Order: sequence, then structure tokens, then C-alpha cells
Amino acid sequence: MQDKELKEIVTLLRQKPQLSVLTGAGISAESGIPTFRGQNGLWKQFRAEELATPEAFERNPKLVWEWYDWRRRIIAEREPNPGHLVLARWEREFPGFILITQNVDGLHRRAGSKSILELHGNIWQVRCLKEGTVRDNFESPLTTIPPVCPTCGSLLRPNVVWFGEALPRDILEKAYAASSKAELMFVIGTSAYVYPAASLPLVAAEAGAKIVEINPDYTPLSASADYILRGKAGEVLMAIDEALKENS
Ligand code: BV8
Repeated sequence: MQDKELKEIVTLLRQKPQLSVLTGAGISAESGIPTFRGQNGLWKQFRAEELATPEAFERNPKLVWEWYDWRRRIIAEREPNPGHLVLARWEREFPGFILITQNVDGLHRRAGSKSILELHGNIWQVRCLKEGTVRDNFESPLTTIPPVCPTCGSLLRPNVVWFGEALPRDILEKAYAASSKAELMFVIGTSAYVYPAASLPLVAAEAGAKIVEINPDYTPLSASADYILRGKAGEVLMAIDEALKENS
């Protein structure tokens, strides 16, 4: 990250702007959690169509649950990294701060973030197919695959949003509202490939927000970003946070 960019971003942050952040799997990479489309990405071994769709679950709930159980076990052994921790601190320092995440791993919450919009649900929640009830379920590894509802015995599904499924309306509306009133939006660790999440930074930019992208790689969003910080989320966020604290 060049000094000039860092100075400009710190100056923007010092003005205590309406700050929103959109995160993707990349912010959890430094915690040791595989991303979806990276080198050893989660999708590499499997094809999304085989697993993260209602049809796949209908066809083979055991296979889909084995994939989620495997991911839950990886996440259960990992900790939030400095990137998650900086964002949890910024929530306390920036009035009106909103964290929008595509991640289902729950690491933002474990890092101390409270005001989180989980666009794609949460891998630590299960939903009864029959009753629709949502419960926390932290059992790892799962003792029964696929798990069943303790009250009615029906199949449980992960309480996440699969391809072809609508995002939770209230959460999506809040995410669009946060994006359209943001003065500054950080977009961290996402390939900007999945919609409607990927449209949020464009809504923010359209409404006049400055966009800061933090990602080692180029993405379809890069062309619309005002600042492109080519680096790892934890390292870049720590550098910005350090500079922010200097002679503050
Ligand atoms: C819907 C399940 C409509 C949970 C996931 C336009 C509008 C609306 C829909 C569509 C549209 N165009 C296409 C669609 C359909 C589809 C879609 O977007 N398809 C894609 C493939 C093109 N969208 C949907 O189906 C959505 N539903 O809109 O329905 C509707 C409306 C009404 C009624 C019915 C239906 C649902 C989308 C949610 C799908 N579910 N996952 C789970 O198992 O996790 S998406 C999946 O991808 C994950 O949830 C993840 O959150 C998401 C995005 O991935 P990323 O987080 O970006 O991760 P990725 O690996 O791709 O990238 C990581 C990045 O990090 C990389 O850039 C890498 O460089 C970077 N990185 C790596 N290391 C670091 C780093 N960055 C920083 N630091 C590091 N250290």
C-alpha cells in the first residue's frame, strides 16, 4: 500500500464518515479457512451446483451435510484474525458503522462485531424443513448426518442461502439502505462474483461513496474502486488502524 493512499484513507476515516464494510471469504483466509474460488478453494473439490443449492440438498442431503460438517469442523478449530478484530473495534469508533458479510462462518461475531448483516446466513444455525424453526447448532463434528429436528423428526438444513434462493428480505433491505447512505465503503476479500451482494458497492458508489477495495487479486469491482489496496485483509486493516491511531 502506497503512503499516499494510506494517508488519504486515514484522512477520510478521521472525518468519521458514515462507514460500511462488505466482507467475503477472503477476510477469513488468514484464519486458515479456505475461500470458495481461490487456489485450494472450497469449490475446487466440489462444484457449487452439487452442493450449495436446494436441488442438491433434495437429491442428497447426506452429501450436502457432509460438506457443511467438514467446513464447520475447519471453522471450529480456527480463530478470528486481526482483520476481524479491527472491524469489531471500528464498529465502536464509527457511529452508524454497518458490517455486511457474505460469510457464514460466524468469525465476525466471535471477534466482537455486533451490528452484522449476514447476507447468506450462518453455518452454525440449522432450520427445520417442516416447521421452519431456526436454532443454533454448534455440534462439531455432527453426531447424526443428516441431522433431524428434535421436536418433529424432520430433516434439518443449514440456515444458509443457497444459489437460486432469495436472501432474507429484511437483511437485504438493510444492506441496500446501508450501502446507499455510506460515505465510505470498504470491500474486503470478495471476488465480487455473487449477486445481489456484489451489487452493494455499486449502489454505494452510485450514491457518492468512496470505495476502498482490499484484495490481493483484481476483481470485477476493482475498476469501480477509488482505492485498490492489493494485500491481505488482516495486514492492510492493521496498517490502516495503526496509522489511524498515530497522533490521533
Ligand atoms: C438470488 C452458500 C434470486 C452458503 C453462497 C443477479 C441478481 C440476483 C441473482 C443473480 C444475479 N446473477 C446471478 C445470480 C444468481 C446467483 C449468483 O450470483 N450466481 C453467481 C455464481 C454468478 N445468485 C443467487 O443465486 C443468490 N440468490 O439472488 O436469488 C431470487 C430472488 C427471489 C426469489 C428467489 C430467488 C444467492 C447467492 C448466495 C449463494 N450462496 N453460499 C455457503 O455455503 O457458504 S455464495 C458463496 O459465494 C459464499 O456464500 C460466499 O459468501 C459467496 C461469495 O464468495 P466470496 O466471499 O467472494 O469468496 P470467493 O472465494 O469467491 O473470493 C474470495 C476473495 O478473497 C478472492 O477475491 C480472493 O482474491 C480474496 N482473498 C483471498 N485471500 C485474501 C483475500 N482477500 C483479502 N485478504 C486475504 N488474505
